[in-house]
Amino acid sequence: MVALLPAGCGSAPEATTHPKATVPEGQVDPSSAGNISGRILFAGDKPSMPSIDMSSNPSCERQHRTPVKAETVVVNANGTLRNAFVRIKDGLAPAHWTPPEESVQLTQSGCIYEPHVVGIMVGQTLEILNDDPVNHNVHAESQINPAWNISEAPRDEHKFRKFPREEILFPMTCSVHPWMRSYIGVSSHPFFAVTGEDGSFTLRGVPPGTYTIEVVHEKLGRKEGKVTLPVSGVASIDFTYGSQ
Ligand SMILES: [Cu+2]
Repeated sequence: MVALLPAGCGSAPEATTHPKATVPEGQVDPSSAGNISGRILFAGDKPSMPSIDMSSNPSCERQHRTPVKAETVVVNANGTLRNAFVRIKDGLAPAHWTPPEESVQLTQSGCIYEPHVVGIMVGQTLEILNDDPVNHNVHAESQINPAWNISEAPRDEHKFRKFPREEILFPMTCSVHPWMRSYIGVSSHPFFAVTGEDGSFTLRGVPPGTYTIEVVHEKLGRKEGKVTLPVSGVASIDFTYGSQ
């Protein structure tokens, strides 16, 4: 009965579901942009991570020759912190940034998520793969974005999801294997990075300005600092987490 709307009324659903943008498209002038880089350091004793007990699922355990260590806090050989999500928190002019066409992959392999921390833009596609001979269940435990939960058959076809809101960070878990855990950072702009084996980051093609840079780590929490990027210049900022 509710479908009996007069012709011409509500005939433009696009206009109502996508309110007119009040901010311009985000774009960078390459002639004035620069890079912000730095390192995420870890002071103090390197924590040792426990081995993951996969004995409850031999199909998972069989895929590893040696036990897999938890990735809750990973300190690199050079004393830096891996898996830290770094981004511009404040200072960008209001803009709507278009996400890249390429998807970001999250793979389930050996009953571990790879990568452990995923950086993705609002509206960009997350491509979820199951390389394992077992069932998984991917659970996005987001608070700002709608949470969802999808089951994945062994070597299932790829699944695709997008996140409509900025949210940094939230866990991705598996309802079948309680040790499986990754973290997703959804950014409204392209100026973010996740630290790897050398604990460094570079935010490229940033417009000149003064910015608040934020680091978010799943266990060690958040830190922020200010940096000023000159026209066509470079700026650097380090952050230090510690055991005390
Ligand atoms: Cu699983």
